[in-house]
This record gives sequence, structure tokens and C-alpha cells, in this order.
Amino acid sequence: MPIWNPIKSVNVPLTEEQLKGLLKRYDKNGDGRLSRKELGDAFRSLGLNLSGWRAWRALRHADKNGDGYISEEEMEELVKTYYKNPSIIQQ
Ligand SMILES: [Ca+2]
Ligand SMILES: [Ca+2]
Repeated sequence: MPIWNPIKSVNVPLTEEQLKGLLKRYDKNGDGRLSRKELGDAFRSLGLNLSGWRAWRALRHADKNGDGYISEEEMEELVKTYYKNPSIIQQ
């Protein structure tokens, strides 16, 4: 399966700020954090079809305090980590 980097495949590369903003837009219930489902929807909008263990792995990776949700701080951390190592959610 080819590795597809969504940041390189969009016409205008997303900055960290834009990616963060995009993630926040997927906080559908407005509780300030992303559930696994909300995170999955956000990834899908980036062209990443993360299902099953991949979505679980991304969530586990991002969810530092283990409460099952991605807080704003955890989102920032996820975005930073992703830019350093996109393969965290593509393997
Ligand atoms: Ca939410
Ligand atoms: Ca958390």
C-alpha cells in the first residue's frame, strides 16, 4: 500500500495552524476535545481512511492522559508529532 502524505497531496500545503484549525472544526459537539469518532472524521477529511486499529493507534498515540479524548493540548502535540513523523498514522 503506497504511503500517501495528505500534506503533500493537497494543492496548498497545510500549515500546522491550518491543520489544528481543521481538527478543531471536527469537534462536532463543542466540548473542546475530539472523541475517537470526531478524530476519525477529521482524518477522513484529509483523505486518510483510518479505520480499525489505525484509528485506534492514532488515538492512543495522541491521547497522552488516556481519557479516550483528544484535548486541545493533545491536538497540538499530535499535529507537531505528525509533522515530524507522518508515518505515525500511516503505517
Ligand atoms: Ca467533541
Ligand atoms: Ca486525553
